[in-house]
Amino acid sequence: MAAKFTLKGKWVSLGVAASALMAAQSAMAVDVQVEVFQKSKNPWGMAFLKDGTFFFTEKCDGLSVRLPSGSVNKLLGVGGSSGYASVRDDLFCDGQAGVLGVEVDPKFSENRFIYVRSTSQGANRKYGGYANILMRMKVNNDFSGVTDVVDIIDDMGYKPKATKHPFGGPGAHNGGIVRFGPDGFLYVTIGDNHNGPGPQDPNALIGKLLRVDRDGKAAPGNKSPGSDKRIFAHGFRNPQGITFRPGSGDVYLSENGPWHNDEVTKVVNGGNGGWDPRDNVNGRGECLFAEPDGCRSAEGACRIHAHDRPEGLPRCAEAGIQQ
Ligand SMILES: [Ca+2]
Repeated sequence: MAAKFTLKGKWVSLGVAASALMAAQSAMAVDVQVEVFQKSKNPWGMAFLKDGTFFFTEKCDGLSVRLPSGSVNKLLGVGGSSGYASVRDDLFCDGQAGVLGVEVDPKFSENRFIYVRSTSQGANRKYGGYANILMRMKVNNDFSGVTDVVDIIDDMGYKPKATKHPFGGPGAHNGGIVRFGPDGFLYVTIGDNHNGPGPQDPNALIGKLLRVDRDGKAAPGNKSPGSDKRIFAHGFRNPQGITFRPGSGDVYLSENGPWHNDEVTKVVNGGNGGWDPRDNVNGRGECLFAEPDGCRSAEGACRIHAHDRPEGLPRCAEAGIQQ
């Protein structure tokens, strides 16, 4: 999991002709040293300090930190986990959901804050007793534990029950990324939870990119389409990558498509990523029953993942219709 890379040679600019690029690549000498860190299970998120210390999550276990010495301290575990300095019984994993992204505060040396995405269960949780949350916590001086754990966002969408989608179990499409932008605000992704109306719902924290401050409050200037001003952009399926262009600070988001059409999107404040999987819109019928190759409407319209279709079966005429 931990890797050291040293690159020797020329940097090449993008946009040069393919032949020139290949020639440049062949002239590059790349010396890669890889240090394998094997003792992790379902690792999901990582965030680094400048000295090489890094925090990492394991989806069904919790949050740990690896120190430059190589030793690992287990900081915060999910319910039923062992060996962690502290445990939160409400944290859990199911399907794609669990302990996901982690981020270090740019002012970590002053405030010792880190931020962790997870799923949480409890009677107070908004989506059938579950929700995706963003926690802020303080790391103690010797990196042996965390204190002051606060849920700064506690109402992001979660899929509580199985549906007829292919791979339709609970816990689908949580996004899970949390990153500080160069503007000093937290960018947080949440996927569509297999929820048709969610991504185009102007207020539900489903299929969204959020932009908030250290307390989880809306960052000033968000052009949300609705009344929930934490929303920076909407219309996403399952965004699990984000980065910021040096200099301009432009936001780029990557998301997984429905077995096809993965996307990288330059995100505009207030913009719509376009993902709209509602029934009865965009030529799509209501999904009434599942078949081995997808989900079918009363009219026989097939809502299918393009390569979920078994070999040899004819392609549904509506294969472009996505779910
Ligand atoms: Ca899109």
